[in-house]
Amino acid sequence: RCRSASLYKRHAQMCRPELAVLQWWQQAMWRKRRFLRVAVLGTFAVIVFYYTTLQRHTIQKYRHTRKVGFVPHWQPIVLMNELQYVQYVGTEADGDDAFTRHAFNVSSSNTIPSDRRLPDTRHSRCRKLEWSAVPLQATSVIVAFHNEARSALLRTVVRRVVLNRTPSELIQEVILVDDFSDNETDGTFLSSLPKVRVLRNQAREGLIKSRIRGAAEAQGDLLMFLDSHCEVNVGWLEPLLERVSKDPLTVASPVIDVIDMATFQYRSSSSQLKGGFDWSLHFKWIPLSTKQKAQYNDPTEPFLSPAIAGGLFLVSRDWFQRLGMFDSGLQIWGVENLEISLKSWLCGGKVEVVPCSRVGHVFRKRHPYTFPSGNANTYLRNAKRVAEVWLGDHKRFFYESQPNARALDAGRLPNEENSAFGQLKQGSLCLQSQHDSSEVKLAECNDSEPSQHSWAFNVHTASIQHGELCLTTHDKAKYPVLESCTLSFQQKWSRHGRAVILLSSGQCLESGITSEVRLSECRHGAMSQQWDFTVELQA
Ligand code: UD2
Ligand code: MN
Repeated sequence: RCRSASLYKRHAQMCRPELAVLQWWQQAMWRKRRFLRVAVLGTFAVIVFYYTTLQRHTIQKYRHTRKVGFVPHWQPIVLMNELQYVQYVGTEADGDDAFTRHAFNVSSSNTIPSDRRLPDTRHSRCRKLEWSAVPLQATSVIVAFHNEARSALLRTVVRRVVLNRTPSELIQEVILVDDFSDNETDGTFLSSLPKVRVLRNQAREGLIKSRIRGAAEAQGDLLMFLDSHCEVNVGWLEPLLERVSKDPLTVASPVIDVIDMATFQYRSSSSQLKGGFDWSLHFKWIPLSTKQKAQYNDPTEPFLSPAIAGGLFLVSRDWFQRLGMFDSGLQIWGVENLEISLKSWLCGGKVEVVPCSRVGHVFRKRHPYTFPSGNANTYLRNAKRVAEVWLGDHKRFFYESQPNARALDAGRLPNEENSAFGQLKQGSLCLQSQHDSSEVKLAECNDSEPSQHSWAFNVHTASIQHGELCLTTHDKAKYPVLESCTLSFQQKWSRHGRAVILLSSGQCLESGITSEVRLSECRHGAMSQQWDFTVELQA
């Protein structure tokens, strides 16, 4: 029996115990392999399912591993479930022509997941840099939008900035300023998301005033402005932070990559372009000169730039406020990028492009919104304000290339007829215009509150102006209001000492017990009738 053992397993087990052990071992290995195969395939299937289905729209796992010197951590945040995502983005109709409403292909935008992976367009050396020296200053991200495509807005800020691409400690908040979009829920829907605050203008203010409003409300030490159709790329914030924390008088701009307006493909831009402008104050890109290229031979090194392209930059809140933010008299769109750049340079700061920071932007061929006083007019008027205030003698070059600007009314520029201007104060309270009415009220003085600035006493017209409006009284009405300037007797005031007197009635401007401001009989020396402007000019 045992001689034919090799033919019969059972006999073999009996006659050759060493073979039995071998067989047992082979079978065990075979079972193990099968188990391993099933386990590997199963895990793979779960991963694929997670990333394609769950990760995409339902659950966001916030994850980042900060560079050397920082503790990596995981923080799960449930952002929006599938239903909410579809409710928010899916209800927006594409229309017949995908380009009509947004001037980019909204159908294409809607099909792109809001946390898609982007090609890392930085120079390879940027990836090796460590930003561990960056102090933990929190940034307020400010995004003004008017009728933005929801999918694009979501990609800009919420998912990418708050969750995917940016270490959480570096973000104080995201302030969305809804510039009176047709559909209020474009913004309000997002207000429940982590760190997101939504402010809505009660009338269309334009992007410049909207950004000022966002900046005035921001609580972070640093302000980062973004358009509402951007996508931040990996490691975008740290290199900008490093520049501004090294020199707080820096306005730091990322390299702006291109998101194709038809396909939403993300493309790298040259990192060797600086921002400049011609004499008509149109922005243009200027390649670095050969000399500069030699000077900046390290492709990760930030370089100086005359101007920024626009709305994508990081600045310290303090410096931005000291620069007077943007000129609040600029309307709707345009030239504020040159204004902030010129101011920064002329007041002792600088403007830089940081090549290791990349943010994509959808460049469009036209504006998908209206300009109440016309596109060209608005631009020219804004340019004139900037030229008059910041170009000094060089403004003649501006008028040479834009002769139409000469006759244009660019608003009330700082005026020799004003004997006093700035805030109009009583102690620590300041006179303030209201967003939603023509009334004026008193509130705690706040340097970054635009509605408390731009008061002026014009000796020539005897008017008290606030921006374009004049302090007006109506017959027998006790409370003054702000109305268009007409030079009528209802708008004529005089100042005696610290009293502000309505000429027609001889009554004095007085603060009430609550925040109201009214007219009443003048009482010599009454504290409630004493007013000061921030700046008084000697007669
Ligand atoms: C560029 C800048 C932009 C701004 C502008 C000049 C880049 C990438 N973009 O124009 O940031 O500096 O030049 O002023 O450099 N918006 C409002 N209210 C309005 C109009 C626009 O909130 O009345 C929003 C709009 O939704 C967008 C942002 O302002 O988020 C900028 O407008 P844009 O994208 O039309 O400007 P763009 O990129 O042509
Ligand atoms: Mn834009």
